[in-house]
Amino acid sequence: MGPLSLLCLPILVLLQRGILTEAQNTTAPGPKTTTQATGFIDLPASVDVLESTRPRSLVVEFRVQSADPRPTVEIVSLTPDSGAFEVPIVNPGNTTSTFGVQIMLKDWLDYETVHLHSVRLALVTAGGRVEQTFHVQVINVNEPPQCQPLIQLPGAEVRVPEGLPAPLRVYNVLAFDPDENDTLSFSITQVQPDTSKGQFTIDGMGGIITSQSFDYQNGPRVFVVSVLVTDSRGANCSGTVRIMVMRAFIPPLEFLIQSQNVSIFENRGPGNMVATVRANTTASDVYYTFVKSYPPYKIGRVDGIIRTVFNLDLESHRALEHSVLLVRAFTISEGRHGTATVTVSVLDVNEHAPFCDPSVFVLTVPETTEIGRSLGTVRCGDIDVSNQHVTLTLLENDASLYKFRLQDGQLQVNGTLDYDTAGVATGSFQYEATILVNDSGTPSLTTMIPILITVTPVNEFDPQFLGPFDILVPEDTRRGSVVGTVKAMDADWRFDALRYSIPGGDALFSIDPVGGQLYLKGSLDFEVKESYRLRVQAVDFDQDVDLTVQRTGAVEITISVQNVNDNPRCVTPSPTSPPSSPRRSARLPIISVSCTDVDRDALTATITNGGAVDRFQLNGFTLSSKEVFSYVPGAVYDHTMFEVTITVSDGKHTTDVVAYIYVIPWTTTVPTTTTTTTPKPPRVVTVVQEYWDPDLWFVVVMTLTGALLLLCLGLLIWKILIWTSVCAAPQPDNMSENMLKNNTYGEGLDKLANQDAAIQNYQSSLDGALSKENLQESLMRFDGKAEDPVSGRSYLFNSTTGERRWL
Ligand SMILES: *[C@@H]1O[C@H](CO)[C@@H](O)[C@H](O)[C@H]1NC(C)=O
Ligand SMILES: *[C@@H]1O[C@H](CO)[C@@H](O)[C@H](O)[C@H]1NC(C)=O
Ligand SMILES: *[C@@H]1O[C@H](CO)[C@@H](O)[C@H](O)[C@H]1NC(C)=O
Ligand SMILES: *[C@@H]1O[C@H](CO)[C@@H](O)[C@H](O)[C@H]1NC(C)=O
Ligand SMILES: *[C@@H]1O[C@H](CO)[C@@H](O)[C@H](O)[C@H]1NC(C)=O
Ligand SMILES: *[C@@H]1O[C@H](CO)[C@@H](O)[C@H](O)[C@H]1NC(C)=O
Ligand SMILES: *[C@@H]1O[C@H](CO)[C@@H](O)[C@H](O)[C@H]1NC(C)=O
Ligand SMILES: CC(=O)N[C@H]1CO[C@H](CO)[C@@H](O)[C@@H]1O
Repeated sequence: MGPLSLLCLPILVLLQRGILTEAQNTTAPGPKTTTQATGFIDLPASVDVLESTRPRSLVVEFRVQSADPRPTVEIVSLTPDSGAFEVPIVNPGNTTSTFGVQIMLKDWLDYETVHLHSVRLALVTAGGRVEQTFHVQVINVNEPPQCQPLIQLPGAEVRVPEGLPAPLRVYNVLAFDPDENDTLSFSITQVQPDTSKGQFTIDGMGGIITSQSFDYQNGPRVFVVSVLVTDSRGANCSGTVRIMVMRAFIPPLEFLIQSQNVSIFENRGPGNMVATVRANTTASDVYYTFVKSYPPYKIGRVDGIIRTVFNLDLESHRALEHSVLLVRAFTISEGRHGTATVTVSVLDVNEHAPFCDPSVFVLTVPETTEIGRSLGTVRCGDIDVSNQHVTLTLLENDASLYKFRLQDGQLQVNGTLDYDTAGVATGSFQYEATILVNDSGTPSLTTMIPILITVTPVNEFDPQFLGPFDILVPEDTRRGSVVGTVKAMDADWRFDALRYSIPGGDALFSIDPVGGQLYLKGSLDFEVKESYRLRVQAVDFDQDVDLTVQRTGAVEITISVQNVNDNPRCVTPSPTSPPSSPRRSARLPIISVSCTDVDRDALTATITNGGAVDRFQLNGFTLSSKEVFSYVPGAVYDHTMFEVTITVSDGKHTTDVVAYIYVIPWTTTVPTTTTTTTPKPPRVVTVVQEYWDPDLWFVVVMTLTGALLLLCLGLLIWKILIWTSVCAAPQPDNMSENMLKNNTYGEGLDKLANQDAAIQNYQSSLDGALSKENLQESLMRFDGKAEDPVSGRSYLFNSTTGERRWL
């Protein structure tokens, strides 16, 4: 019975009283004796006890009589042996020999189990033992139904999804009745909310059934149904069932692209578009947000366009390289939402050229810097995120080709850095190259590292003399002349930075320190000394950074004196005797040249001026004419004067002899004869083509002479005019003889002017063709300057006329 008994406590107490009273009265009390004998006095044969009697309740009370002041009453046996009663309690009574006994109920009695208990009691005293049996009749009582404890307090709770089809058994109330064969009936006493009362019914088995399906959105979301369970006798129990309507499953909002990967380039500024997300719905109120905050990105609440918030620069924020953005879209009208993933990769852009340390190589090294020597190390990097690998390439020009190499970023000397070439000098002794540094990006960015290596000179080589080292000097070389030049070279640049000298000096020779010309300080004589040995040295300068570092080269040269061969001397070219016969003849010897040579070489003579070769010829040293002259007045009329140059040679040296031949034409009956003339003056210093250098006195003299001549001419013309009218032809024979006499070599040119005048006079008288102008011209023209061998004085002479004028 348990908990039920608590609930029914007040009722049972009432019942017990009634029953007890009844028991006292219905059971006939035993004979009330006053005998002093031992025994039960008023133990009823049977008592009725309600099934609902509480434990510790009194079942029966009776008296015993005993002389013993301490009697005991005990339950000997109980059938069935349920142990339902307490040990009897004996209390002293009103008189000394009677005692009251009470038997209490120990446990609940159950009619449905045992209807009747038989209790056999024994009264034990000192005087003996008396036993007696009495019965306890259990009286059935209707018990209330037992409801499931949960629904009574605080009430059962059930969650039901909305939209399930009706009718729907929502809940089953559990109850039972302790009474045998009793039947229970279920009813709904109350529904909250009140308006939904008709919606629920309960069947005989306690099932709560709803006749409508639930609507979370529109209907009530919570119902409280109160249920009463009654047994056939009206006893009841009750409880409540709380029905909660659950929201049915809502499909999440989907995106047209649920997960997308996008790549954008860095440094495209703020507001650069990244991606667009779009929910797959027709609802008009779709909004987009990020699930959490991503500072570099923002999303358009309505258009779903993701943009950058600020300029994304990977170089300053490496973490920007990859981002996973969770985008939530939701619509309020549909009550749906969904999440999409956008993976953003920020791609590096090759924006930064490599940087290097050092950024330029400017060095000064000596030209002897050895191969393999390090000139420095270059270290490069690149701050771009993705292309940090850099490549170094050495770029050379023609001059620096193969001169340098790069090894692991170290610049090394790879070839001799020569200072001593013209090419290097052109480049100001600076080798130029470039290190090209490029990164691995596409396109690749580059940086140039200029290399400027200036080479300083080192005096490495001695000056070297160039041959020939033998110099021939004619013995007649004049003092102060250059007899030869020595030349030295130096392999160090500048090749000609040399000073020549004669160590210790020399009595006969000196040297130009710059040009290397050897000067003769004295005179040479082959017969005295034929050769000299001379030591010449060259010292370089300016061929080293240290100006005191100088190198010397020396050489011994031989100066050989050359014996000079004198020219042939032609002394007396004597004119041959005038022709004995007045007849003209070929091979008429005109003049013989007499020459000697101190070296006793064989001498030859030749005519060397072209015009004369046609008219004259040489037999040995004798000049004779060819018979080819023609003096026909009014027809061919040859010149009457010829200059014949006879060159006398000893094989090495020559001497020219000039003969002036005057031809005297005869009348037709008289053969033309020639007359000769003089050799060249003794020594010709200069031959001048056109010489006209009148001194002041000369001009005065010429002017006077000119005036006199004019006067003379005037007289002459006058005389001729008279002559032609009167006289006959003159005597040419006398004239010719006279001429030839006068023209001997010894007297020579001194008398030539006079002869000229005579000839002119004569010729003018012949034909008048030789005008006075010719004469004047011949007087005034001097085309040579000569030195008189005797007096040493200079004079001008006319090579045609032989006229001379002292200077
Ligand atoms: C004792 O006497 C009183 C009244 O006098 C009576 O009520 C009571 O029942 C008597 N007790 C017994 C044990 O006889
Ligand atoms: C209960 O019903 C059964 C038959 O259905 C019967 O045998 C039994 O005696 C009944 N008991 C009570 C207490 O009525
Ligand atoms: C249920 O029983 C109690 C007594 O146990 C009574 O007071 C109450 O009125 C009954 N209820 C109904 C609805 O019969
Ligand atoms: C969009 O939703 C419709 C139906 O709700 C479905 O048929 C279609 O395939 C969906 N489109 C995408 C791209 O998920
Ligand atoms: C996006 O990129 C991740 C990793 O980068 C990869 O695992 C995934 O398959 C890609 N998804 C698409 C749709 O390309
Ligand atoms: C270094 O010099 C060698 C020859 O001496 C040449 O073969 C080589 O190419 C040079 N290296 C460079 C990088 O110039
Ligand atoms: C740059 O370097 C790469 C190696 O990292 C090389 O392959 C490429 O040719 C170089 N580009 C230029 C322009 O030098
Ligand atoms: C209900 C009833 O019959 N009660 C009686 C029980 O017996 C006593 C005397 O023993 C009476 O006084 C009661 O009236």
